[in-house]
Formats: sequence, structure tokens, C-alpha cells
Amino acid sequence: MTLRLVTIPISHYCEKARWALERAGLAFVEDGHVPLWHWRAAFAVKGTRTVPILVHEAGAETDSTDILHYVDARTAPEARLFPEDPAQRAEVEQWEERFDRSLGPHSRRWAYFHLLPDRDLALATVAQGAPKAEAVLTRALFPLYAALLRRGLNITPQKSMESLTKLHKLFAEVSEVLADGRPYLCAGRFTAADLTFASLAAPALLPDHHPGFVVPWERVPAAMRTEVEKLRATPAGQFVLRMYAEERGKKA
Ligand SMILES: N[C@@H](CCC(=O)N[C@@H](CS)C(=O)NCC(=O)O)C(=O)O
Repeated sequence: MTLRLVTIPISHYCEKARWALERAGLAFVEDGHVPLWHWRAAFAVKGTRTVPILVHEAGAETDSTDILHYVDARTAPEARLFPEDPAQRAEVEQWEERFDRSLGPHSRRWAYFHLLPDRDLALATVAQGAPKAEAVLTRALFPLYAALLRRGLNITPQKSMESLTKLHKLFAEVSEVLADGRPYLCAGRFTAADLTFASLAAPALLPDHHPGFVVPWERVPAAMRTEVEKLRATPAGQFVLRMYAEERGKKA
């Protein structure tokens, strides 16, 4: 059976799962949807509303971390995203959990806050890799659509500022860890910690080589661009850009 990854192609949690699958060389088809319209597909598969969902021979995984574990079970031990060594594994898991809980929601809210006011840019962004009918429907209902997203993700000027502050704090912490010159966050090699940090930071850094979230630089709103440049200039930001340049296309 061919694996099916139900996604919102621009979603950074979906990118996390897609990166792991591609790195392991596991063949899959991506079933991509515009945010909110993904509900129908997600609900049909597993009675849930969040993606990514990986549909496989024995059922479905409904969380990006579970998808990474599914992938690891099919990867040679030395290339797994979660190392065998218990201490290293615990460190990787701690980072991954932290990024999932904090980085993911804040980078998403902050990016949407800047993209949603520009209707055409927002439409082009959310429709990437999704069926045409969903893009048409989104365009027709855009004011309502944007209001639903703002409400669902609590996107306000105040909350967006708070998210940016949290992003800077987390980036400062990661920069400090990288200050000793280590090439990866922990375990001395590429792990789920690096993959999760890079994929979940992507909406705030807009790295090249990203297969699902492409915003042409000249279309990025000026206020967002200034902040992206500041985040990119940090050691943590540079690290993410390097992970995309060096690791995103690599096979395990
Ligand atoms: N913990 C989940 C989070 C996934 C998540 O937040 N997905 C978002 C897309 S970025 C989603 O599907 N949101 C839809 C909703 O909450 O209705 C994971 O790691 O897979």
C-alpha cells in the first residue's frame, strides 16, 4: 500500500513529517488541502481535525511526532531521528517536545498575522499544493475565511507581538547552545531536534529549499521582512538556513 500523507502543504508540522518521510526514502503521496478545508479529509480518515495524518498499512498516525517514530522504525539504527543511546534520546525528545509546544504555535501565528491582510498574497500562500476547488472557495469566502483563521489561532496585533517576543527568546536560547560551534543541536549528528527546530521555525525565516511554504521575497510585507531578517541574522536563524541548504534534500 502506498503511504498517504494528509496535509496542509504550507503547515510547518506537515513539513516536519514530509521531511522525515523524504529523508528516509519512504514513498508516499501527499493529499494537500487549504487550511480549514483540510477538516473534511482529516475527519474522514481518523475523526480528527489536525494534520499531518499518515495513512499506512496498519492504520494512521495523527501527530507529527508519531509519524517521525513510524519513519524511524523503518530506518537503519545509525540514521534514526531518535538516537538509541538513552541520554541522547532523552535530550532529543526534550528539544522536540519544546519546539512542538512553543515554537510551532508562535511562528504560525506571527506569520499569519503578517500574511492575512494582503488578500492575494494570503490566497496564493494557503492554496499551495491544494485542490483548485478549495482555492476558489477560499477566494470567494475570503473575509469570512480570514476571520475564522484569526479567531481559531487567536491572531491579534497584541498576540502576534507576544509570539515574536517568544520566538526571539527561543532563538536566543538555541543560539547560546550553538555558541560552542557544534554542527547540530545535540547527539553530535542530525536528529529529530534539528529537523523539528528547522521545520517549525520556517514560517518566521522563509528559507530557500522549502518545498511547501513559498512566499516570494518581494511579496513579503515590509514589516515582516524586517523581522525575518533579524531572526535570520541570529546563530539559530543561520542554523535553520543551513539545515535547509544542507540537510533538507539529503537521504538517511
Ligand atoms: N501536535 C500536532 C499539531 C499539528 C497542528 O497543529 N496542525 C495544524 C496545522 S499547522 C492543524 O491541523 N490545525 C487545524 C485545527 O486545529 O483545526 C502535530 O505535531 O502533528
